[in-house]
Amino acid sequence: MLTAALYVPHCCVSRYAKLNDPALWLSINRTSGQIVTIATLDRESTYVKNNVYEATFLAIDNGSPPASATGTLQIYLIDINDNPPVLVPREAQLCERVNRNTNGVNITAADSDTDPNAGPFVFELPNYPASIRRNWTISRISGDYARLGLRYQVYLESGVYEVPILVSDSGNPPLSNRSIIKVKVCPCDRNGDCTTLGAVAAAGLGTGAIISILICIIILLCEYLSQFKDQKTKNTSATPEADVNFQKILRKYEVFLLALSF
Ligand SMILES: [Ca+2]
Ligand SMILES: [Ca+2]
Repeated sequence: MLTAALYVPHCCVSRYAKLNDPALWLSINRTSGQIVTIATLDRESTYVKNNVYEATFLAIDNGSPPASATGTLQIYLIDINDNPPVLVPREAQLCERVNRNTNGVNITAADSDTDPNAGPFVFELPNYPASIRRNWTISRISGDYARLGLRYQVYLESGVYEVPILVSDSGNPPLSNRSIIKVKVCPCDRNGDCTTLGAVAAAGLGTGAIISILICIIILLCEYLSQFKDQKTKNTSATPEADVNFQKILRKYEVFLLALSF
């Protein structure tokens, strides 16, 4: 609780009033000018700039018309550890068959508090469910960063895996948070990007959906071959009409594949 007073020679003031208190944290006694807090002050509030909360008050005399003076109160807020860290990012992608020593996801945390109530952070895998520690590993990179990866010789099928991670800050006492990171495990191309079919598989559509997509691709090829055959029958060049039609078909199935992969 904070108590302050707006001082003006008593002979001249008839009353005190609040002019600006953006977070509505303070109250002033209209007779004595005593200022008290009426709510919990929060250093992380958007109304606090550089740890300082500012409010202004008026001292009004009894003249006619009344004149007033403005007083500004600046409150310096000391940080307490009242915010647990939050994992960043919440979604990631891993290639299922890349060198496990280099394949991983860099993770860090965001904490609204300031040092020493924020980093360095501690990242841990929970004991339950048991499959988490059996399949995944976390290695420390620096104070604020760690690397999440698959354990050596662990092979997971393409899909989206929800991996819980415990993140703790350096406060005293520290605050912890259990965050979930969604990791999409998929087959990748040479550039380390999920292949289209891999993305579909990772999206958890299953074998049936993949078979449907393969059927679509076969239909696409059949349509193209049919167009090509027609052109040949008419004894005309395969371009540009066939190319235009092929582009239309491609776009049609591209939209379909994209819709499935998301
Ligand atoms: Ca704080
Ligand atoms: Ca904190």
